[in-house]
Amino acid sequence: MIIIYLSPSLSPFPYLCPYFPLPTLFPRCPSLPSLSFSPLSLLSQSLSLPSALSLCPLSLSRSLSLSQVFQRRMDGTENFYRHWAHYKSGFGNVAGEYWLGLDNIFLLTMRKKSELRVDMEDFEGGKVYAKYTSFSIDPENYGYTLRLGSYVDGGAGDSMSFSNGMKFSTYDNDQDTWSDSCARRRLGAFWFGGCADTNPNSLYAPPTASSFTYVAVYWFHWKGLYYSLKSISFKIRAASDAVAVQEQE
Ligand SMILES: [Ca+2]
Repeated sequence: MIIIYLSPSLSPFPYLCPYFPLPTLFPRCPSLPSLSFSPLSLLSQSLSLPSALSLCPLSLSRSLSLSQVFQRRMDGTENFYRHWAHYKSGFGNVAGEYWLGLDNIFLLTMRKKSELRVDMEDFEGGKVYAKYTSFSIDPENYGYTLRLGSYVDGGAGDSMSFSNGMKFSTYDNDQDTWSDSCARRRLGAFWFGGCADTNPNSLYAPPTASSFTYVAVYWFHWKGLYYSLKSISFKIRAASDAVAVQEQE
C-alpha cells in the first residue's frame, strides 16, 4: 500500500487546481480515492483560496517523490495559441496536452523552493532533459517574471536561462523586451525577452510539416530553431525535502 501524506507541512507543493476532477488525479495510484481529503481543505483555507479548488494532477516519479507537470506537448491535439486569460488560468486535458496556468504555477512555487525539469523527445526516438536547481515565478502584477536557478545538464543544453528574469507574454499581452511582439511573430506564449531559445507553446508539427524559423516547438540548444519536437514537458518538484511518500506492505 502506498501512503501519501498531504498535510501542508509534508507536502512539497500545495496541490491546488480548479481544472481537473479528482478521478483523474492519480491514474497510477488506484488506492488513493480512499484517502481523506480533509488536509487539502485546510490547505486551501490557509492560502485563502476558494474551497472549490481541488487537487492538481500529480505524478509519482520512480523515486516516489511528488512532482507536478505544468506544461505538456505530445501530439498537437490542443490549441496553444491562446490569449492571456487562458495562460493565466490554464487549459487543456491533464491526460494529454495542457497548460496548468500561471496563477497555479505561482502558487506552487511561492511557498517552497522548487526545481524545474524539462523533458523532451525528438521524432527519431532521442530523449534528453534540462534541469534547473530552482524555479519560481512572480505574481501577475509583476508580469509572472521567471526566476531560474543554475542549469544541470541532461543532454538538452541550456535553452531556458535566456528567459530568466523575463516576464510572460501572450499575443494579446506583450511584455517582452523586443519592439515587436515575440508571441505574435513566433506564435507562442512564453517568458520572452528579445524572444527566447525555446518556444514550447508554439505550433506543434512533425519535422516535415514545418520549416518556419522560430515558429515551432523548438529547444535551440538541442535541435536548433527549425525542429519542432515530438514531445516536451515542464515539471516542478520540491528541490530538497523529506519525501512525502512512504511505501508499506
Ligand atoms: Ca514587445
